[in-house]
Amino acid sequence: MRRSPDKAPWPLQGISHAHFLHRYWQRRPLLLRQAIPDFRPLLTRAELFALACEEDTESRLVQRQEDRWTLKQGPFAHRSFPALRKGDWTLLVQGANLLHDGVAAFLERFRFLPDARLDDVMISWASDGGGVGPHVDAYDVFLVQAEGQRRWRIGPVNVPNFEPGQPLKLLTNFEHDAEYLLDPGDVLYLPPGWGHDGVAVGACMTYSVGFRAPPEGELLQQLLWKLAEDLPSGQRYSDRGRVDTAVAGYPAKLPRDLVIFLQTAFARLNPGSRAMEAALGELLTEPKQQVWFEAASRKSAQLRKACAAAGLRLDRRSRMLYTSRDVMINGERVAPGLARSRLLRKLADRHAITGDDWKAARPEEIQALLQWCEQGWAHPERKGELE
Ligand SMILES: [Mn+2]
Repeated sequence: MRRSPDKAPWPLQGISHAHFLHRYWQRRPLLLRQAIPDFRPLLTRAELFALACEEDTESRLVQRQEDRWTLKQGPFAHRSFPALRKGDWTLLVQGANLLHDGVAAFLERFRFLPDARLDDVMISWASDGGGVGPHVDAYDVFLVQAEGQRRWRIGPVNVPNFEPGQPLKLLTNFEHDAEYLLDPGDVLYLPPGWGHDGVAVGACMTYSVGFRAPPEGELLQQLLWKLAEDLPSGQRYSDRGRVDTAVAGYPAKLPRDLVIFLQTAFARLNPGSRAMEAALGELLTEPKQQVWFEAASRKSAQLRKACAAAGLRLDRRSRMLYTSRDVMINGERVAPGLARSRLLRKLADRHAITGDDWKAARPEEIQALLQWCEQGWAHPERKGELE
């Protein structure tokens, strides 16, 4: 499929796109000083705290007293935060890109990697000395220093051992082999499995842009669930004529028959690549638990007019992926008639289409896009905002 590429701008100064992917991505950590020069925080501390108080926000408060750590889950009441001057605490807000348009736009810069890998942006504010202790993540992460300074100590971890009796998974005897003090605009990239310990030097704010690297077991578990769900109900187990009188002596024994029944069903499940692709696409676009969309307040005719005039943009919470055969959005596959739509692929790649795109769209494409607008999955572009 040929389309003019409209790539996200390469976000990191001081290294080329190709060099980063070849030398560092999934291989080794990289510190880039002033990778994002003149970086301005996208939201204030007060705005971050306000997000942490909202019902649908996934947030955590981590405090350390000597060697004792405490963890509280949000949402929080405004008054429940420790004093700002008190040291050694941090507030973490997960999925900030789902909550804030500016953060969602910031995340767009990191679309030089497949969306399927993208997890979210976590924003942490820490008082002096605050952090979450030495730990490892199953994620690739870009640690973007947004405000103030943070000291990172990093080191490879071969066999992680965790401190007993702590509410967080803290590495015991973590040994670092490098130490960096990050200033605003500095970026530290870490592949999965690298131990790291970030401690605020004075109050600071850090954005963690995370990319999931799921273990096969986790994906399989979800995939099997989904495939089984989509399976036509099939035959029902029957043991007609196969139960004999001996069972009365061994009623607890699992019938061999039942095992074979399941084995046969499992063999029948064997998904072709299309079913596999579609199931995976649906899984990976499924909205996170705390996400819900608000239906549009405008009528269909008004939405249609606004889209024709200015184009349309996906809601920041929408997730969209495609393969050569299917298009998936927010956990659903589009109708068969739209499975090959170029326009929908363009929307998935750019997160927006123009008014001209809209005017050239086929009626069934318009119908689907309108429906997404009505559901709040997409919105008519607001002219002059966010590019
Ligand atoms: Mn981490």
